[in-house]
Amino acid sequence: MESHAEKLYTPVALATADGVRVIATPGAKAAEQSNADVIIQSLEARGIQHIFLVPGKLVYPLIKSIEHSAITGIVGAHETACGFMADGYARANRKFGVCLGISGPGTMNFLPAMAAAQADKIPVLYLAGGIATYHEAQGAFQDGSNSGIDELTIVKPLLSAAIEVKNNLTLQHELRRSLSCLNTQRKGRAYLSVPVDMQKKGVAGNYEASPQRTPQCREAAIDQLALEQVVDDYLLRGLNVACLVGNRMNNPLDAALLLRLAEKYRLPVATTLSGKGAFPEGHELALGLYGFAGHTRAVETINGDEVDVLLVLGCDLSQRDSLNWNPRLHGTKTLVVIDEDFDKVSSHYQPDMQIFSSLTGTLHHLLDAVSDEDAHLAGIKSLRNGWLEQVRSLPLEQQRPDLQARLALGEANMYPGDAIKRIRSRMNQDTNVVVDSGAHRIFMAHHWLASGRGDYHTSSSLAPMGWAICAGIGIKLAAPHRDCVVVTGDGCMLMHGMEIQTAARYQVKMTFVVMNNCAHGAMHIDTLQNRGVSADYTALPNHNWKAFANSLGVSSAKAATLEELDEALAAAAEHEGPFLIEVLVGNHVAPNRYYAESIVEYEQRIKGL
Ligand SMILES: Cc1ncc(C[n+]2csc(CCOP(=O)(O)OP(=O)(O)O)c2C)c(N)n1
Ligand SMILES: [Mg+2]
Repeated sequence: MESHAEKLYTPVALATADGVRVIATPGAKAAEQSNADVIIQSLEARGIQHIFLVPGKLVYPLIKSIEHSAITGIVGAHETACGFMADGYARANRKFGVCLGISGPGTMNFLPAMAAAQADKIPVLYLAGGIATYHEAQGAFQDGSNSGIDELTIVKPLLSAAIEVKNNLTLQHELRRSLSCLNTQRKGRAYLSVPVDMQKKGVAGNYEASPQRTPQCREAAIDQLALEQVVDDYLLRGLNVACLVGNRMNNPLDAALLLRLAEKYRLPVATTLSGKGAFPEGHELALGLYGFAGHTRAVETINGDEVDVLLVLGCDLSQRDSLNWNPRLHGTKTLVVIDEDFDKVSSHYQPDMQIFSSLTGTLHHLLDAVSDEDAHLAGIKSLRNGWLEQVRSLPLEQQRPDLQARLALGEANMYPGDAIKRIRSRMNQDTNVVVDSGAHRIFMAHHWLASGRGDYHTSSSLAPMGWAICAGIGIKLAAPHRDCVVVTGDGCMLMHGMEIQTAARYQVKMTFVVMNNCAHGAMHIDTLQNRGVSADYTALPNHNWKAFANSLGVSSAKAATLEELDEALAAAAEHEGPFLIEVLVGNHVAPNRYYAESIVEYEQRIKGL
């Protein structure tokens, strides 16, 4: 830790309209600033408080600069995990995430995290330290440059900017270039690799001698004309309008605005799994989940004939979002798609109206378009009320598909849905929940009722196992005021369970719930029904995850019954650091009936094409 005197004389960086400029504090000599200092201070100026890293000699200067900044370096066990932590960090606030490692092997370990963040469009900066420029092209150890493994070529498809800085004069420009794609609208990812000798060099270029005010960056362009048309033609007409909301609305700010919008115009709201968290599922206007792991109310309403207009907000309409590109999303109803990002929207549909507009700005505009007291609006709302009563009569959850059959076969362990409901009932409403890949993802999606505060996080496009264990740490550090629970499986623990030691090392207060079914359950359930591969490939050894956690300094408990689960949750709540609860659950068919049916329907649709 640096001394107070050092802090006083440390130059600070300010973000300006055109990027980052270094502002020297009185008494500090510009020449004392290294390139590493400039990079770290520019991140500090953008509000970054944590950088997830694995150390190495090639990043010593950057680590030293972190030590001299207000940023905390979090040392993870594995660079992939650090990348996932940065991904979680970005999801839990409107900043980007940052991770750091050595180029070569470190960068190669970043790849899975880059791919997952790219698929979900999460803004992350991957910082790397390369071999010294004077070592290149001579068979240097760990050479990631183009005289070695040429890592830029490898990472490029996964990034918006892949930059190796070798010119002292252009470092600040390259830094601005990499940071400019990381905002909440562009949602890009950047890789910035700086050779270790470049990190140490004194910074070149102009300094501002006097502090300036930090200009605001405005990122809320809306299509006002198109939104006025939406209000006049749909929202203020006697039409049944339903919303389908995706991942780009799954944040506290947009979720709060969406709730007001739904209430103002009486619009029922469904979310996709990646958007779960954007709307409170216990609310009278909630349809629940549409698509993968969907709820009955959402699927039957949106696929039904009563909806005249489907307003799709911030949603990819991907295979899982759309129930295998369901034709009932269009055709019998008007499809209006509003998004701030059309890079990923499914090309399957041709919407009746496709509007490019900031989502937050759109919500504000639609809310302000008409007064709450407007008489015409009141009439439209009461018209919609009759339909909404019918909608509410539909159940949210599906019946447990196979509980009786499993019990008859001697299944002694808990039904995952029961454990999940118990956990939900014991957690604060605004708890950030982070969910991994596997059967437990479907049980969670279906039985955990989201409270609609941008608080449900999952990697939904690529869905690498073990992501949640790491991302949860980033999420808790980014949003320390909220409780955080990670729900994962035993298979996922085998991939990245080691990272719970990082939570222990920094005493991050959070709960890891491991749904232990001694299987890759998502596949093992097929095995049990004689329609998958043999159990040799889907069953897992029964590991003692409680003991594993203890060995890494994480307090833990094991729960075989709901009563034991209650006790474990109480212990976790009281504990100061991370706590792991191993929950023994059975291998049951997950509640995903509509998705399974939609696969069959899709295959029939394309037969003979
Ligand atoms: C990196 C990676 N490899 C393979 C898969 C395919 N996959 C999805 S879920 C799953 C099993 C997960 O097992 P577990 O964590 O125990 O969860 P469960 O299904 O038992 O709830 C597998 C192998 C994947 N999603 N990611
Ligand atoms: Mg499992």
